[in-house]
Amino acid sequence: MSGNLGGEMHVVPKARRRAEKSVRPRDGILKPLPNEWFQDHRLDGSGEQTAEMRWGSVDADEYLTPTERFFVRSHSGTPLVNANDWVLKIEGAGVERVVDLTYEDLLALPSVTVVKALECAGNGRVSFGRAHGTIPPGTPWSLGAIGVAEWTGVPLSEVLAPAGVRPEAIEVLAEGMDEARVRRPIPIAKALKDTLVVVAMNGRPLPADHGFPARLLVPGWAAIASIKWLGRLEVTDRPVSTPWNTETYALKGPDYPPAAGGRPQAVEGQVMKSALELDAFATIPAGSRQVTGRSWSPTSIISRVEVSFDDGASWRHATLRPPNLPGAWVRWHVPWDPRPGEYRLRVRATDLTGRSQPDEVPWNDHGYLYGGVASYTLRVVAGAGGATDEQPDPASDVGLTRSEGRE
Ligand SMILES: Nc1nc2c(c(=O)[nH]1)N[C@H]1C(S)=C(S)[C@@H](COP(=O)(O)O)O[C@H]1N2
Ligand SMILES: [Mo]
Repeated sequence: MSGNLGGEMHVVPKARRRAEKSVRPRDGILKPLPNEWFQDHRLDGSGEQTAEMRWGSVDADEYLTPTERFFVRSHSGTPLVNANDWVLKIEGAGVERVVDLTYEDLLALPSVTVVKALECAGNGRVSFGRAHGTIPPGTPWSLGAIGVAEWTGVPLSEVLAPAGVRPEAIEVLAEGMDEARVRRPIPIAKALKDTLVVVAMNGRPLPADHGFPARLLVPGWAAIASIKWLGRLEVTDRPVSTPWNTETYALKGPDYPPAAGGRPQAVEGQVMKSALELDAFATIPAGSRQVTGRSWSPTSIISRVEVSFDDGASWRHATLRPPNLPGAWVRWHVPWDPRPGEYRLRVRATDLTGRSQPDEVPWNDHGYLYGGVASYTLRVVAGAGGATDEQPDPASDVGLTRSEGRE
């Protein structure tokens, strides 16, 4: 693996790297974001470097999300890091000694490859608008802030071992090298259990936008924990506060009283969700078809998916299509033969733990973890060509973005 990856490093001279620091916000994502694959949220004024995968462009025959179609979410522009002089510093009161790990050192450690979802804490945020009348601030994600990839990396336990983790260790604070210096702690137990220091995505070195040369992957957790452009790991002997576990990425609101000590509850594990392989408010031709979609559980396997074509009055079981991997997703399909009209669809998944997507989810101020039943309004039109007329945008009242009428 190391030879293969080493041969494809992004080597960027220092001068250019410094120049890149002044990238304009609009240019903060480096990969192309074609409109048919992405909804570019940089254009909706939120000021964040975010691009959402369009579910209507998902290829039903591909289980993994291709890297070039994978959503991007960064708090500042993508930094270009030179792997040749990159070091990962491991330090803190929770380790015996400070260790500087080079890229070469990292690639020489034993690696594993896993297939897991990576999903933003705010994925599905617009659904709070449907359920509570207001969309919380933040990127107005529909359901496309998720992807499933094959990740190759070194278990964090192996990365920390040379530093000697002390019994007093409580948290591991991972820090990014981006301008925002995004950093967030994870409990030592999760760090040592299944967290990876990832160097490759879908069999290739991590692209710059996704964290080259190395990022964390914290399986089952909201993606804010999966720090990109990793530069430092501080193993602490006490709980750490950063803006990303106390101000944002924390659950706040009437239903989420702060824990002892006044600290809000940090967002940790993700929640089950479902999506159609259609854009929100898609327009589709009348007639017989298979409605396809995917459902996912942060830790488990999906055991059942039910779809309603009449706003919840009746439900049909979808047929699951393998693979069905824990912490990733399962594809499914259900036949439908609609006449022209407007339809409200709902999708509800259940996983092997017996949990199902609830009808609604209590409000939280940042709009995280909306795991309620997925709800769609679809327009079915006569003929095979799909819609050609422009209708008033039904998305505007909940802030959803109108699809392009793609399937
Ligand atoms: N250093 C750093 N890591 C980060 C972020 C960031 O802005 N900086 N964004 C986080 C958030 S909020 C998400 S959803 C994921 C997005 O990962 P992706 O862009 O590879 O899809 O990265 C996380 N890791
Ligand atoms: Mo995120």
